[in-house]
Amino acid sequence: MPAQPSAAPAVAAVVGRQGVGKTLFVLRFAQWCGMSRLLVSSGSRASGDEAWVELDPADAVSRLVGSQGPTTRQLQHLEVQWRHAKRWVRIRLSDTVGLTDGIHPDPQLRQAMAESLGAVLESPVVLHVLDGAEVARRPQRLLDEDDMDFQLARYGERRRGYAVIVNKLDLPGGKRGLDAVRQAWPRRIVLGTSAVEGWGFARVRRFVERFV
Ligand SMILES: Nc1nc2c(ncn2[C@@H]2O[C@H](COP(=O)(O)OP(=O)(O)O)[C@@H](O)[C@H]2O)c(=O)[nH]1
Ligand SMILES: [Mg+2]
Repeated sequence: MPAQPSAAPAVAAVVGRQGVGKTLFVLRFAQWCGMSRLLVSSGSRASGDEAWVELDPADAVSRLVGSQGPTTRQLQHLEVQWRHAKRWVRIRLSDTVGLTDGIHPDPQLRQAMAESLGAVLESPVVLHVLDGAEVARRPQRLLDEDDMDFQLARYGERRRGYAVIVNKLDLPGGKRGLDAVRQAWPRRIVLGTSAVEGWGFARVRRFVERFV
């Protein structure tokens, strides 16, 4: 078993609906930062049931990224570090369970979603991920007060360390989705990425560096 990292690093919570690409974003971001082995944990440090596995990045993608259904059923974490201005920045990315509107019927997922919201409240950095192509199909949802993403964005407007990541910009309509988010939520920091193609990460990293 690999050793568990010692001192607690700052946490960046990656949140959003299921299927927007949170898990792939976290894995590809870590890889882009130069991590060749990924130390992924699930469970919680506080309750003492945290378990770590060390994965090769390609293995991690095939094991953890889902094309159907909620693959991420509990909070999982990944440690990433990089050098910035003569110091090491070390963060723990919290890959959360996809949030839904209303109350989910599965109690395990409900519990996991509550933990995801806890991570949002406690973390100095919150990365709220949206699927750009999906936004382009239904841009009016960005202004719907009952919509989960709207509510998260409204919360984000009032706190430090919050950014919107519009992902899947490689897909048709993705960039239109990015423009729609910038127009609908003008007072938020909005960054674009493609987790599949591995770009847009430099700006995300610069954003994170400001808060850890
Ligand atoms: N085209 C495209 N697909 C993506 C991108 N990011 C994630 N996906 C795909 O979206 C699906 C859901 O990804 P996943 O990371 O499991 O989403 P999560 O539920 O938010 O964690 C998978 O099939 C991914 O390969 C992206 O940037 N572009
Ligand atoms: Mg996931």
